Amino acid sequence: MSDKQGVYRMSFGPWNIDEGADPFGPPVRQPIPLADKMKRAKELGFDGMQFHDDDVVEDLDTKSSQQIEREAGQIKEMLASEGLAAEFVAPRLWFAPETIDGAFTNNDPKCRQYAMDRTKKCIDILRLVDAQYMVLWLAREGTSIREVKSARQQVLMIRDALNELLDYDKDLRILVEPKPNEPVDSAIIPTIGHAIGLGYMTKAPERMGCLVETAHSMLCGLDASDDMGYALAHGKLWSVHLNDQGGLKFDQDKAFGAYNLRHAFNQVRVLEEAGFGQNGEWVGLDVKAMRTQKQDVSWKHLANSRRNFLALVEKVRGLDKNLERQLIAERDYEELDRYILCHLMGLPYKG
Ligand code: 3MF
Ligand code: MG
Repeated sequence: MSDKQGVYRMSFGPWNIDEGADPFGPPVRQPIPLADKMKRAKELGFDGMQFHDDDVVEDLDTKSSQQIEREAGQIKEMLASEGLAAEFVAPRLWFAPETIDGAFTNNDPKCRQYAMDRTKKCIDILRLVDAQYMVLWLAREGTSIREVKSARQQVLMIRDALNELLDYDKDLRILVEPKPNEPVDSAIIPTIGHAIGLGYMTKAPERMGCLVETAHSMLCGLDASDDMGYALAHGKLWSVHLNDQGGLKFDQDKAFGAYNLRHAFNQVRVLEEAGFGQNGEWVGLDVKAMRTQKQDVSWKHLANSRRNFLALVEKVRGLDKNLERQLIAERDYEELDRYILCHLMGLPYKG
């Protein structure tokens, strides 16, 4: 047993403590400074932060490289003084006017150039804060109506962009985070299979990995624990965004385990069984507070998600493996079902 076994490093992003705006209503809470979010992360037992490039350097598009260096340096110091690390930095490629119709798949070459320049700035920032990976959520790479872009061409355009980025930084590791819809109607890289396939198309597949987000798998009608298993089988699951989701709705980012406890249990089970984390992988959250939550308690979804994750780790470790093996051998899956539910509900089980 390696000394790293069984210890999970956990992270979340500053956007996980938000002001509660949604497409139908304005913010309902005051913004909380990044420094306070970092303090909260430490208090709650987290080990690191996830960032978008402009979480590190605000208004990034207007900043010189000297300003970028100075501001990213300040964030690095803030992290160090809290005893936190940066897990990843992700380019925000969905906000600027240049990315209205996509970033690397935009029909306008000037807009594609913007996306490339912006992502290279993200890589510079990632180095300045010492983050482990770049995460690429391909937010607007896709279409609202199919006829505006070629599906085949889009995939090749993203591949070419990835190749240029892999050349820009020879140690860069990129994790593709797929999602089937929102904000675009049809994303070109909707599932973890697509994300992994894309990595294999690049010139440095060994530096291409992926991130499974629970809600994103569910929005594909898939089981996140199976998606994690698929990525693990490829040796490509380098991070996760644990959260929860009430079926095929908008991307809800609910607290991990809050909606589908058994589904959450099985995600933890698949991670535990594979020794996830032993090669430096983080357990990331991507969770949102309910809009109804008041200012001073708008972080409880993070505490609860972490607590639920750790409680489920104990549940996975506490399973009676002999009983499980025996019921599988007998092919008595109804009995195994009952045992798992008793175990999850904390009820005494008698065969
Ligand atoms: C959207 C997401 C994103 C990504 C983030 C990092 C805003 O559904 O999940 O969060 O996780 O951009 O890649
Ligand atoms: Mg996410």
